Amino acid sequence: SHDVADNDENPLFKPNDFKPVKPNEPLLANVRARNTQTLNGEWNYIVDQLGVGDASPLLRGGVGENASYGASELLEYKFTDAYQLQVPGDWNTQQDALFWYRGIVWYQRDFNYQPVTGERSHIYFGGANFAKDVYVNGTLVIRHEGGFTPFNTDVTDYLKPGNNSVVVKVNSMSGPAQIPTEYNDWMNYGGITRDVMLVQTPATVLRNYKVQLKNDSDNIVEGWVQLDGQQPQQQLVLTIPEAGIQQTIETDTNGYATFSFAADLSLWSPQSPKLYEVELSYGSHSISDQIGFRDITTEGEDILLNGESIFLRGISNHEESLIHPGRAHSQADAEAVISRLKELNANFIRLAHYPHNEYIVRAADKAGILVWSELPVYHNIDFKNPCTLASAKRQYSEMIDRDQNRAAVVLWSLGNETPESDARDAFFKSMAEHVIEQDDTRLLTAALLGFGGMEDVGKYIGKLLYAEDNAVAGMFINPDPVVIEITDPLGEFVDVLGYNEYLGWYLSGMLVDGMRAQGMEVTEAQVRELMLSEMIKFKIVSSFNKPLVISEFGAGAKKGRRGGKLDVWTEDYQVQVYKQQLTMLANSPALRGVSPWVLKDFRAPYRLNTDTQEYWNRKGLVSEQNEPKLVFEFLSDYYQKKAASM
Ligand code: GCB
Repeated sequence: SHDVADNDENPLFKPNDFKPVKPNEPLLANVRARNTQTLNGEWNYIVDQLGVGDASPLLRGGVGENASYGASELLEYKFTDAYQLQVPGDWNTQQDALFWYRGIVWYQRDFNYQPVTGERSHIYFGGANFAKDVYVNGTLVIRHEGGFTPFNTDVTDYLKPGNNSVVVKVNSMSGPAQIPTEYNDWMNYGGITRDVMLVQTPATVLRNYKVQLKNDSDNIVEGWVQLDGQQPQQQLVLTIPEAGIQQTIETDTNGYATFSFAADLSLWSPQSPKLYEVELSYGSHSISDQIGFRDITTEGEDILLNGESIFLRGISNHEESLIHPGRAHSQADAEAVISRLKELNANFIRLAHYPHNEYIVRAADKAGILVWSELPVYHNIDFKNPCTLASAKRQYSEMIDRDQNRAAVVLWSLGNETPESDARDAFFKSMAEHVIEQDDTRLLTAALLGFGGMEDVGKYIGKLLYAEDNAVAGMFINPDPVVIEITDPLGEFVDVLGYNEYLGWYLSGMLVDGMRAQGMEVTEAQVRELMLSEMIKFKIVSSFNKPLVISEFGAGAKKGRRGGKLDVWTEDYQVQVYKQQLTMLANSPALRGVSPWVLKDFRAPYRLNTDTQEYWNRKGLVSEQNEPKLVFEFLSDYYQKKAASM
């Protein structure tokens, strides 16, 4: 029976009681270099608000079956081309009626297929949010959870010559044990948001490979290959023609082999983002990739790229397109971001708060932009739940499987602003071990929650206010500048400390409330003015002896709104905050980078001020229409000077 009431936490997130025909398969990496047939385009859809579309008497075998019964037979669902959505794309920005919709939508399309004897066919999804059941010609072949990582499976046995049908049940709701949960400061765009394709491969397929520079070296290339199929034991040849490399690799009975060889390479860096053509061939098959080689390490408070200390001139961004409404999903979307980064004189992007599509990561590789990638372990998730941890590890592996050959990706972030607890620490320790075991050629980080030292900031500002009208308190007028110490135990597990702080934004409001609660008569403008002017004396320290990246700071501004320098929501105030923040941050000896919040205004149902926000987070350097605010030029000038001084 279909009893949705038995899950009181989230009725729509009720697992079906049937299972796919086989377990999910590991990723087919570098999918666009393979023989593919796109399944992008128009898909039919059915909105299933109540989640009744799985098997039930009225629906016969359920919507996934996409059955065609005779005209006189009763069947209470049907796909028609009167209801269509574009894939890739979120449903929210395609249909007004679906703008706020969270829940289940069934997608369907037909496609033509001609089998090639001796080859295999896989269905591949770049990403779809959040949970998916994929049916090929009526058979459930994949179940996948997680909105931002790719998944694929071999469907050779389920396809037939001629017309075929694929149905995907997409449920955009997640539950309290999922990653992420439903409570995030971004729009939960639902749908098949990334490319879908059929991939044709040889019977024995080179599923994935890693070819990267060994840690702490400038000329040793290391890696592995994974063949999968009837002939796992084979001889592969790896060539890098431009570097005169030709290596023979013998796989074992599991199709696996590691390798290591010396090569004279020009290393990848933002100044010179050199990518080499790398070809892997076996028998008559081959796949090529464009790969950069670089070494990223830390030494004390320095981040060393190819042995030299670097400063990350960055910006954070959501996967919100600069050139059309909704989620970004294309090469054109990626190029629009890169061109904004170039105008900013940036060399770094924080892809927040979940894995972004492959186009942007590859575009960064080509353009010489360093990348921070993260998983949506966001705020408070179910840290005690072993299933949640298992899901985090799986999603992390899926991101690494896809991006491990991208030199640009230098930071794996474990999560964002997670409140301290023992359960959280244990969760992150286990996740960190998992990530390092799979990939030790990148640095680990996490965006820590920046409230450490806030009490001191409050006391300091309070004293200044008090001194103004009380002569006895004159001794408080020049107290020592505030030192904010990062003490989060997560600092132990990471190589680079990420830290989010909003001294110029949230803190003023919070301080005013606190002071009023203690009976002080203050106005918010007084506190804000003091925060802005005093902030430049503060400094952020830690005893971890690790590099510090301020992974967020910012202020909201509505494009076109002008005012005095203390007026919130104006472009003028936003510039003031950037100016003071950047001056302040220069006091912190471990500072090795910043990625202010955020490149573009992004949709956020959290933001209820219908005068200024209208469900947009307004902290963008550019508006929702991609128009630069005043702060854009300010940051661009700052980065230009910073680059010149390095
Ligand atoms: C944060 C969060 C980010 C929010 C941002 C804000 O600290 O990491 O997801 O969008 O602040 O604007 O409040």
